[in-house]
Amino acid sequence: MLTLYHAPKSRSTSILVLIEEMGIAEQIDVVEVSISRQDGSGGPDPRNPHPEKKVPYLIHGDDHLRERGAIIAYLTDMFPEAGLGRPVGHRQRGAFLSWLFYYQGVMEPVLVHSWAQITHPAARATFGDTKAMFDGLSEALSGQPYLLGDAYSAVDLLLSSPFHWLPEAVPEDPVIRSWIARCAERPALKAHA
Ligand SMILES: N[C@@H](CCC(=O)N[C@@H](CS)C(=O)NCC(=O)O)C(=O)O
Repeated sequence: MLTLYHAPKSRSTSILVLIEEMGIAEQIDVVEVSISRQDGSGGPDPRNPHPEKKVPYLIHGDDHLRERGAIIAYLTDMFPEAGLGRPVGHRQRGAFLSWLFYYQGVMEPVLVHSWAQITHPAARATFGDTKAMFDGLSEALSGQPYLLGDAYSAVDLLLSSPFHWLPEAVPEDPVIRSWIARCAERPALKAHA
C-alpha cells in the first residue's frame, strides 16, 4: 500500500490530481495533515513523517519519497499503464525526466525568486531568469499542444501547476496561455480546485 501525506491548498494537491488522472486512487491511502502556512497559520503535524514536516510525502513500504518530481516519476513508473509518464526504454524518457527535474531545479526557484522580488547575480547565473524560462516553455510548446507532443502527460500537470494558483505569474505569451488553459480544463484538476 502507498500512503500520501497531503495538506489542502498546498503543493501536494498536484499529487492528488495526478492520482485522479491515473485512476489509482484505490491504491493510495491519503492522510491529511496540517502544515505551517506562510500567513502564520497552521503548524507542523506530528503525524507527518516528512523530515521537515512538509507535503507532499509518499511512503511505499519502507521506502519514503519527498519532492513532487520524484513522487511523479515514482508513481508513473509504478503504474505505466496509466500513460501519464514515460517508462524506461520509451523514446521520450529523457525528455520526461528533464522536464520534471527542470521544474524542481530551475523553474520553481525562478518563480519563487520573481514572486519574492529577489535578485542576485549568483541566482541569475545558476537558474536564469523568468524571460529565459518562459522563452524555453514557449519554444517547446510551439506547434504542439503539450510539452511532450499531442498527449497530455504528468510534466504538463507539474509545470502548469503554479499558474493555476498564481494567475499573476502567467505571462502574456499566447502559446503559454493557451497551454495553461488546456491544462486547467482537465476534470481531475477541476475536481481539486
Ligand atoms: N519542493 C517541494 C516543496 C514542498 C513544500 O514546500 N511544501 C509546502 C506546502 S506548499 C509545505 O509543506 N510547507 C510547510 C513547511 O514548510 O513547514 C515539492 O515540490 O514537493
